[in-house]
Amino acid sequence: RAAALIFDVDGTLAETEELHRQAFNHAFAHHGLGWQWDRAVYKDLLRVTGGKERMRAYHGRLRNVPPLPDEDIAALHRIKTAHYAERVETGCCSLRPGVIELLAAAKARGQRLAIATTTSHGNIDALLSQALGAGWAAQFDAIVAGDDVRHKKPAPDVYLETLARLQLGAADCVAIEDSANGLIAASRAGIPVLITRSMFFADDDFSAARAVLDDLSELEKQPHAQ
Ligand code: XBP
Ligand code: MG
Repeated sequence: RAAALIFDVDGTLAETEELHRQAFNHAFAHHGLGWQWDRAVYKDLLRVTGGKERMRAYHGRLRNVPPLPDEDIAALHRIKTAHYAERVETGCCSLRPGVIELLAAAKARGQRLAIATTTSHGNIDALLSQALGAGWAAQFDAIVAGDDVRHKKPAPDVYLETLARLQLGAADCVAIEDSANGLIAASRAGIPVLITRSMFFADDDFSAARAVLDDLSELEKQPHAQ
């Protein structure tokens, strides 16, 4: 069994990407940009990890538009993030099936828990304080977010930083991810990966994963994957 389980957040712990999409659109409307990301466009844009990076990439694909300074991207991202947290705090986004059970079972058998995500500490806290209670962070030995490292997924940085904080080798851990970008990031760090399929990434290539599940409630049937 792994000494630690390292969890991605978006798509893995909860189906948050649809809320992220709506929060981006809220920010675009607020700024009068005229941008609107539908699900098909967003699915494609999810290849670019990180909200600020995603907006920059989208702007770069448009023709005959004025430049978009970094300050504007930062302002849009602040509005997006505030709206996202407000929505998540209503309790609309529950954790995916099997997540709470897995966290409890892992703790009970002495496995350590960590988080390695592209999103921000504020967004993780909004989601998990709602779902697990105000003291949620005490359950995790390392919580590493996108802005804590130089390069976001699919670079391995966030996973390498998590391993350093856990003081564990890659082979002693299992990463739990929902996207090809996440799988690549963890694999580049040498960590075996368990995939829980999510809404936007269900048809990604997961052939490098140790196991692929529809959701984490299936883990009870595959005890060796963890
Ligand atoms: C999640 C992301 C994030 C969210 C938006 O990837 O790519 O960018 O879509 O979050 P992963 P921010 O699940 O692989 O960590 O706007 O806070 O970046
Ligand atoms: Mg994810």
